Amino acid sequence: FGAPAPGTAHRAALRRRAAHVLAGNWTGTSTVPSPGLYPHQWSWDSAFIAIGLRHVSPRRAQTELETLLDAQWGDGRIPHIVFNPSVPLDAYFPSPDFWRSSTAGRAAGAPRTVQTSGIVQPPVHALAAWLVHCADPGLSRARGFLTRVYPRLAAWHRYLLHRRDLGGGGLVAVVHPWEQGMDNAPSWDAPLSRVAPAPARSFRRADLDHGAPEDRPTDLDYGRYVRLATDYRDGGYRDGGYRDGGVRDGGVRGSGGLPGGYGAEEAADGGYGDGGEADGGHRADRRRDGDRREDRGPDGDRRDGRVRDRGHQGALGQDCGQDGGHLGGRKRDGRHAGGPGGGGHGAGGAEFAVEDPAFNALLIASEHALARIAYELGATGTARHARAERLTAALVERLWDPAEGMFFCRDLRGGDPDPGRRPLTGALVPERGVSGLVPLLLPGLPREVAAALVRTLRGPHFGLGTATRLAPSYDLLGEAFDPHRYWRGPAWFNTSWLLERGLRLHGDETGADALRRAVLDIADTSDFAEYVDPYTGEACGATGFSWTAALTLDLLH
Ligand code: 9YW
Repeated sequence: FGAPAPGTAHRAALRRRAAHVLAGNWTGTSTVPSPGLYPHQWSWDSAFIAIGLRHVSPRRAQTELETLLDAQWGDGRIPHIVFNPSVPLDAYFPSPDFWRSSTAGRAAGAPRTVQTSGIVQPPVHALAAWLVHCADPGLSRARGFLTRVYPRLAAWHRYLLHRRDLGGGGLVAVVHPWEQGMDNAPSWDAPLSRVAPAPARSFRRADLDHGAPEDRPTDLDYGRYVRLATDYRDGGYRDGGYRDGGVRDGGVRGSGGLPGGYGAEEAADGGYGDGGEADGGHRADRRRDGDRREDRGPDGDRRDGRVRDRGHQGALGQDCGQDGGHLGGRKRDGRHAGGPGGGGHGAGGAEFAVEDPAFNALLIASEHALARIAYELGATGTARHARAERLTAALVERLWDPAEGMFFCRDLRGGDPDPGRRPLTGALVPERGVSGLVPLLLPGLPREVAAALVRTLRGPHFGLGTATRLAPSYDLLGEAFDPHRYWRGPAWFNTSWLLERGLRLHGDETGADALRRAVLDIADTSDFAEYVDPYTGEACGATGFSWTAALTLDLLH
């Protein structure tokens, strides 16, 4: 299963080809995931794309993220699709006339000038923004990149933590499978089975014009996706979050105090999340005066200009050149610091409400990144790191299954729900998905949890390095396993990239190196496929897929 390390000429050619894919998919302000299948801007795609693009053009990588953030809603949500008005309506379903963001989303502060979807995707953005900054800190500071994106990213996290804590246990819930990004993963089958599908004749699937039906979600899945999205839209995209205080409280344009402990923490970090933009210049001045750890090399030398990210050596790779141990959480006792407890709404009234391990782990990784950004801008970042640690503890408490050695989704509507109980218990969904391994990228994970995750990754259900070349999206032994059907078995490059970081972070350099070689080899031979057969590496879905090319570039560095 071991792929040879590519030689220098081979690496250079691969780099050129990957950069060529990204250039071809660039619209002038952002990058489409795939021109035929996905001709608009997607939220978490753009974050992964920016992480790779920073090696080709840090400026374009900044623009990629800023274009997405320009479409942020007033309540802080970053929509999962930003529509390109020059693309015909029937090129992708659901199109802008389905989401009707500027009318149906008005109360939630949807932008008027750009059309978007109304659901979200995993919050990889702060992590991406930090890594993009680290690729060229000089350019980033000259353009005020972090000063501009920080308040928006802070509002985004605040939206998730306030409006989407539907269970009251401190974690974020998704209200649609598309929000988690692994659209038809078997973990959604049970929660989706309670949703009455929209009639097949009420919509037309544009995806089947480009993708083979046997590689895509079924019509029944689509009927349920459409029903959930329609109901959310018709409810004005309102959320029933545990701390939901309405758009006025802490939206992008908001400046007031926040209910619960989060507002206080942000204030402790310099109040940057609350209208901090106006304060940006002052803080940037403080930055120049301060003793900046991020400006220093491992030997303590002050660095100027281009400080390289040593992501593959340091914790989460967010340190712009050194392992900022004091910045990444290191607590390992895994005790739950306590959720908010008491009061609140029952799963926000949402018909589908699931706490997902990868979504929450990415939020935690991004919260650590946001702490580093706050520090770069002159705040301490300490409160954000502390929050990330508490979220890590909540993740372990609510989603970890020690007997299975992995994390599972919690279906807040599942089991035998007791609507009066807080936090909502729901039920863990007993399907092993790659999402349950992604928390390996967290620095504050208890040691035994990280060790068990690595064993599970290599064990019979995922077979990494023994049965499979890349980790499958779903349990090899699961009843629903299908090596070619989208998120029900194929291997994806973004999850491999996250697992590679996790292995390296937790000290398995050999495993991380082998996985990196496999990713590079398969990205190369599959022509940057959207996803691949996990056993053979055979290409499935689209080729020339943007995040595959981008993450190839990142792993080549
Ligand atoms: C769709 C764009 C998106 C990804 C998702 C993936 C797919 C859209 O494509 O969803 O039409 O099915 O599941 O994660 O962001 O690449």
